[in-house]
Amino acid sequence: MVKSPMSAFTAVLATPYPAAGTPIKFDQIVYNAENHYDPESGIFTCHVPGVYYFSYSIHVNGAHALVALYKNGQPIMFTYDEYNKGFLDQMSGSAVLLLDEQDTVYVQIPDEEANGVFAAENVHCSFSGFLIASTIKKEVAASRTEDDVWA
Ligand SMILES: [Ca+2]
Repeated sequence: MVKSPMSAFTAVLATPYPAAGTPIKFDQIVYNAENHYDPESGIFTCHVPGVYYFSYSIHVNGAHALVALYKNGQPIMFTYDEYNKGFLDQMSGSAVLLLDEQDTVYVQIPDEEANGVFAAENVHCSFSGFLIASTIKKEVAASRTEDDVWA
């Protein structure tokens, strides 16, 4: 009997102005039991091939902000906020992605031009993802140990 595959995480960021040009390190884990998200790099690595949903919620303060959801180093979707002085803005994005094993997904500020991503102790940015449905073949799944795929 094969257990249903699991892959899900939510992580938050509580410090402002993460570096551009590198994945944002959402470093406080809310859920990451399968450990497919790495809080030290900010990178989710697919261990269960399938269809996934990813979302992010970002605060903006002090400057315009541009972020993108990246798959395997390529931006899939951009989200932009035009910042007006004196306000705290929010922006968010989400996408369904088809992933193969070892595909990577992360959120990144593409460049320093628009890096107003803001967070604080009670003003969290967050990054979440979860498996909607595995595309792994049943016979392959049956041949694998729990450590391979489901852990
Ligand atoms: Ca705005």
